Amino acid sequence: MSSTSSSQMGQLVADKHVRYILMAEKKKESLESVVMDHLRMNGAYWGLTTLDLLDKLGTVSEDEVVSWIMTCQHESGGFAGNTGHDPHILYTLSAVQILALFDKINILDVGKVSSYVAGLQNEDGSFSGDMWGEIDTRFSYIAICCLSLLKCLDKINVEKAVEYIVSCKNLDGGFGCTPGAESHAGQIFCCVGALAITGSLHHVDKDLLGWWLCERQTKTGGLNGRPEKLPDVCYSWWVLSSLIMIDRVHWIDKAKLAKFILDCQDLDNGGISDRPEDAVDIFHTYFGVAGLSLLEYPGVKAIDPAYALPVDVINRIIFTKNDC
Ligand code: GRG
Ligand code: ZN
Repeated sequence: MSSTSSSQMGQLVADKHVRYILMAEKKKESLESVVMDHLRMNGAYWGLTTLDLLDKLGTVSEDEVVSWIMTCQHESGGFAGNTGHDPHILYTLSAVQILALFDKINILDVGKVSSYVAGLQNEDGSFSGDMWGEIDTRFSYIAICCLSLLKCLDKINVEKAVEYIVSCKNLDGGFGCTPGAESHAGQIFCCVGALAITGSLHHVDKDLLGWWLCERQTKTGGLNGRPEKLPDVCYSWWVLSSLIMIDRVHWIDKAKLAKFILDCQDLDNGGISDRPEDAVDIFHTYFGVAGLSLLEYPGVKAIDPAYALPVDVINRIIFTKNDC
């Protein structure tokens, strides 16, 4: 039984989440850190974006973070998950997103980073994740999001990229990781996000997809990622952001979803878990807070559903001159 007073139930314990994130960053010797070592860049994006959404980015040392990020850059221009590891398109996006949070994209050799990303596009318009060649619509989204933040979308064949994403659309209105693969909320976020950024949402059947997405809400109020699966806080992001991008968010019960997310908090030590009573982790802490942001929960900054960055950060980028 939690020692926290019942007055905190049903409320966001923002200060505790901030403390949890700052502590997770310090506990580098913990088991979780060892397991996560190779994807530290991604973890840093989750943690720092959550801090910014809670208006506490100022509590971390910008210089330390930025110089560590730059130690992860490979001569190819891509970024690795940690110093000395191999580059991957996912960590490249996370690095660019973190630099965007700190308004530091200008320290990058934008031409070099964008050439690394553009070099991963294949003949059919799809993208590989790295030199080993795995293809997935996750990588299409990542490439498009990253190049759009760098204002270098003209370095790829956008028309072919969109054509490939559309070839992954299913009869249920959803999208999978490759042509013919089953619809999954995570892949739907990627495909809808990429189509939103490139101004191609006319390829989505909004009513059909909206129906599939709102069916993801379970009796608990939480959302699942596919039919018959358990609800999980991270789908508050994958599903809700997609519903917002296609203008169908009013098809779910927002209050019930907010309650599900709040019920997944560790009220004593901070952090958010996938489901009530499970152990917290930084991934679900980010998706819980980002989900509450999409639900316009008081005290949480607005997040952009396509770029997965605070709206004020995206506005700052949009109004900065192009230098690709
Ligand atoms: C910038 C937000 C952001 C993302 C970058 C990495 C990425 C792009 C997108 C990943 C999209 C994706 C596939 C998300 C799903 C992650 C997940 C919870 C997978 C587990 O799926 P299942 O169906 O698990 O195996 P459950 O437990 O739901 O049955
Ligand atoms: Zn999850």
